[in-house]
Amino acid sequence: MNTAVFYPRFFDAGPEPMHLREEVVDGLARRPKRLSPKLLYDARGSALFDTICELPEYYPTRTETAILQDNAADIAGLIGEECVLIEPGAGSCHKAELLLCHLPAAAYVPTDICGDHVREAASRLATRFPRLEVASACADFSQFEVLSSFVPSGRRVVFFPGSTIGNFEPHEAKRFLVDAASFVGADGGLLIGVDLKKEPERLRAAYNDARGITAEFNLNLLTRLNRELQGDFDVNRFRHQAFYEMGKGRVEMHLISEAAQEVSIAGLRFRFVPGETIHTENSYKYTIQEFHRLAGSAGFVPGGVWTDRQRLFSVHYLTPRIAGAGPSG
Ligand code: AVJ
Repeated sequence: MNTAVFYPRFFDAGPEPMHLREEVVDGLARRPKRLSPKLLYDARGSALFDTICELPEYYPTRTETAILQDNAADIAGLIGEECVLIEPGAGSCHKAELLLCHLPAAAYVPTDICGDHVREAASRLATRFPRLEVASACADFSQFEVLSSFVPSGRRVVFFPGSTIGNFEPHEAKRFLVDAASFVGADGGLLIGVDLKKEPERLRAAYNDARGITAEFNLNLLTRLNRELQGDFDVNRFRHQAFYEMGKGRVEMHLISEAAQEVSIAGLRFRFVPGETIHTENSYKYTIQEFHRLAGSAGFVPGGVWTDRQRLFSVHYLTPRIAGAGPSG
């Protein structure tokens, strides 16, 4: 017997294929050495990240979920009815699913760099919310422009949870917000999750969990390069390091070489001195005020902000400033 599976409309925005070799060779030739955090997410890395989200020390996921749950009616009231909800980097769409239980949206458009994954998730949501128009796309975060022709017509609201914005340098975060503002237009909005500044010890623990899953997640990057670029990293001679850099307001993740060693990768050799680092991720933290300032510089006006009791995490609703309106709106 055939099992009918309903697949909603799907669009391939043709994200820049990752030029893994060039990217890695370029990053390892720099001083200090660095590798992009997006390289952390191969299949194994994505699975490890899902495990991180459940760790007792890693508060962001569960805190944001609780904020969305506790304030769903409020948030839905501000967003209004019949919007077209677009979620860049939606992955398995779990947070949107939560929101859509309370939000009478007209359409939902999840996008992800992993097209197959988001397509499956979109199909699940279409089944769960039969009156919702669902369409998914393979695209990366920054591809708002190409999505324009594909998204159903209606008032646009972008959903960007998880404090993914924290991975961007402040100038990149501003660019993302400027692009989001122009994509949603004057009557649109942005619902975004932002991790808050807090005691350094709390942050340190969140990125140095007792079970060592974050370390495994970070070190998996080397295993990936061994596999995909014929590398010979000795994973046992590197260790995970993560710390809060107070002056920069960010958590940094590094891989530290524990010895003098030479690694061959993609046919090239790279030397490490003892203690030398590869910088693999930044995770910027903002106060509410700092984030309002950043969003304001990108043309957004605060529409609402929700936090948890301990002020660990924030969810913001922002709307584009209408051109020509004075400072008081
Ligand atoms: C997915 C970028 C939000 O910065 O907290 C978790 C990634 N890195 N533990 C974060 C991450 C180490 C995460 N973001």
